[in-house]
Amino acid sequence: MLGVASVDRWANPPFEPWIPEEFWPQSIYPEAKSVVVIGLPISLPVLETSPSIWYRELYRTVNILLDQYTYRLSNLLSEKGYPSVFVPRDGYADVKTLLKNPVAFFSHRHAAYLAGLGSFGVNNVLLTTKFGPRVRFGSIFTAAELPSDPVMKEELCTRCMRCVRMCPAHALDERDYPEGLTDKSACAAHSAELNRRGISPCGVCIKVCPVGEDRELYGRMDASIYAKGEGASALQRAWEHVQSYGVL
Ligand code: B12
Repeated sequence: MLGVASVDRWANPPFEPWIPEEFWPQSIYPEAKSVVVIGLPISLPVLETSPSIWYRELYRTVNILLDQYTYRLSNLLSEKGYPSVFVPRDGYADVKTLLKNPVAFFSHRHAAYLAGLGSFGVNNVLLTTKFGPRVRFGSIFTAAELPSDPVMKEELCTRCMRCVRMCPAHALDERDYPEGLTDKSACAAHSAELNRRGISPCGVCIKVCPVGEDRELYGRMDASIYAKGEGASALQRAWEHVQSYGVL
């Protein structure tokens, strides 16, 4: 996925509370006129095995590609005469830094929202038409004045509350974003525990979300299969098999 947002959009908050000014692209890189956001999908059948080494490796692979694509794209734009820089897809040293302060210097999901790639779900991440929340984002700050994409007006979240009910850390509530912010400490603490066993991140809140055309592709229209004992025994056995190997 790819979308573009003019930096002016950060200065016109689409909802409150909005991100403080020091987190805006034009504050971090004053030459920035536009932000280009790319999104890469997380394959649903791999995510379904989470927490597992399979999802962990997919997560790392997508992260590496995001950083490489945004780095290369920013260099291409720079070579064309438009000073540009990539922003790392996450922006923290390790999970211990998140336990101290679970905030990064720039928010890609807000950038993706402003670049028209999706709408926020009750799970507090951005939902997209193609992949639901199963997409990770990376951004480029560029001095090029590029035409912006329209912000999505449609609300994709069905408010089924599966993410709230199934979060193993009880970190979500039923309120929409940004009223019902994730309990970041609870989520980060759960992630730190999984990390000790070599199987972070968690990803349950993006796995169980019914939104996304990827569900059709993979034949997973029924999102109730993630509740144990609800008629998905062959899949359950496969997930448990994967979860049993390569971890502490
Ligand atoms: C820190 C972090 C975490 C932390 C904290 C989670 C959180 N909700 O912020 C932990 C470890 C818990 C976490 C978990 C997950 N994460 Co995470 N995470 C990040 C990271 C690195 C930074 C997020 C951030 O700091 N945002 C900035 C602040 C400004 O956002 P905010 O807290 O929502 O701020 C609002 C309010 O607090 C308010 N506000 C009011 N006053 C103030 C004052 C201050 C000082 C601030 C800052 C804000 C504020 O204003 C803001 C706007 O409404 C981003 C990568 C990135 N750099 O963007 C990924 C990211 C958000 N994570 C992502 C994902 C997928 C996950 C997980 C599903 C795990 C996984 N990978 O499988 C879970 C989902 C948790 C959930 N449901 O919320 C993706 C989301 C993709 C998407 N589709 O939207 C991102 C964008 C990574 C990426 N490159 O794609 N994550």
